[in-house]
Amino acid sequence: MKRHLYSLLTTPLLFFALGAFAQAPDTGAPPAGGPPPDGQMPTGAEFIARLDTNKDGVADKTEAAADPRFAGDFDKIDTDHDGHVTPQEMTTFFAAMGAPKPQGG
Ligand SMILES: [Ca+2]
Ligand SMILES: [Ca+2]
Repeated sequence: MKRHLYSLLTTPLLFFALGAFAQAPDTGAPPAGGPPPDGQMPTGAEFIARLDTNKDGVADKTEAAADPRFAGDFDKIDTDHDGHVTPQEMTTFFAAMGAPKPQGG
C-alpha cells in the first residue's frame, strides 16, 4: 500500500525531472550577480573578471558595488587591505567559504 502510493508520487516527479533535463532554459545571459547557468561556483578569477569593468585585473570598491554581497565582504576578502581584491584573494575567500566551518561560527 505504502509502496504503491510512493510510486504514484514519484512518477510525476521523475517526468518533471527528465523534462527539466531535456529542455535546458535558453535565457542567454546569466542573471546579474547570480551563478553561471551551469550552476557551478565561479573561480576567483572568473568572479573578479565579471566585476572588473576597467580590466585592470582586480576588483576595487567601485566595481564591488555591482555585487552587494561581495561589497559587504570586501574588506574581509581584501586580506592585504590595498583596496583591491585580486583573483587570488577571491580564490582564497571562496576556499574559506567552501571549507567546513567549526560550529558556532
Ligand atoms: Ca578593476
Ligand atoms: Ca588586496
